Amino acid sequence: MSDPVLLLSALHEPTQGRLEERYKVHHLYKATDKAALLASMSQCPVAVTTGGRGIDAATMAALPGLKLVACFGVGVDAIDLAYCKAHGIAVTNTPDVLTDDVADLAIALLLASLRQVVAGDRWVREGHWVSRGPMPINRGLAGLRIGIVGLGRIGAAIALRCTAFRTQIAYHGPNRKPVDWPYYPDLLELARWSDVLIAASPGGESTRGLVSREVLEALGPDGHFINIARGSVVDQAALISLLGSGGLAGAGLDVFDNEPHVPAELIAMPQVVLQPHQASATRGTRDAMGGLVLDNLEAWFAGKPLVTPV
Ligand code: 8YV
Repeated sequence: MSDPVLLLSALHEPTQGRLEERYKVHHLYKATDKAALLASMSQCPVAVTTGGRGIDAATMAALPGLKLVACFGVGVDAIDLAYCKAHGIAVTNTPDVLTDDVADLAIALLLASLRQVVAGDRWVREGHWVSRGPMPINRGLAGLRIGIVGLGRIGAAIALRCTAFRTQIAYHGPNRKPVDWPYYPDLLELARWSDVLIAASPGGESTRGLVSREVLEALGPDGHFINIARGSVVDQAALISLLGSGGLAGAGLDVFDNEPHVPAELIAMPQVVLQPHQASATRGTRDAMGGLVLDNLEAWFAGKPLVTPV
């Protein structure tokens, strides 16, 4: 009989297929009576979730036999890590394999926001090029001051890509890193220096609202804000109000509060480029993320060390 696994959210199809081939998968997200399924799974040792879905303390409390939470995603901010620690539940995630794709999407948003790529596309499609002539001019990247908020694996990969566009780089984070780029222990100071801020820090309580109204105001009316981290990292209401009042020039956003619901104000703003939290969503990366989830499960069931423990 195959081992039981509780699945909290649908995964990318090939991964889910492989998971269902190897284990007896119980789909919590499909259950009409979730409490009844949880009660019947109380001794299930393994739960699989995604970065967006995570797992809260109440769900884990209903699973006293839980020993491992495997996350399809690098960000574990939606997993109650304190509960896991207190109850001896191991957690794994999918670092490294998604770094390049996430950094690439940050650059795509940077270019799209500065060069108004989406607005340009609309300009052509809606016939304005013919009826009104050239679109309004925009801003180039060369020489630009880019502040990276969070110089971890993804932040560093973004910074490296930015240098190819001949931009200047500086960064903020809890710690100075062994790099030549200038470090700003104070985010407000970094925002004052920057033309663009790119958020690449982890989510969760330690970074909630880190990019505050004050930080966005310091970025200024010509400033752009790019976010491939988590919606929680920025004060979304302040972001919307500054974009609306001209206190900020533009934004490129892959992540939001309360996904998949994006505020109507953002949707109505032509100077904002929106993406549906798709930074890691390429075939190769999603396959590699799924591979890590399965490798961690295999290691755990075989009593071997986890491949990518958090
Ligand atoms: C995924 C992510 O979109 O890795 C993360 O933290 O946010 C993304 O790669 C997500 O985990 C899949 O739902």
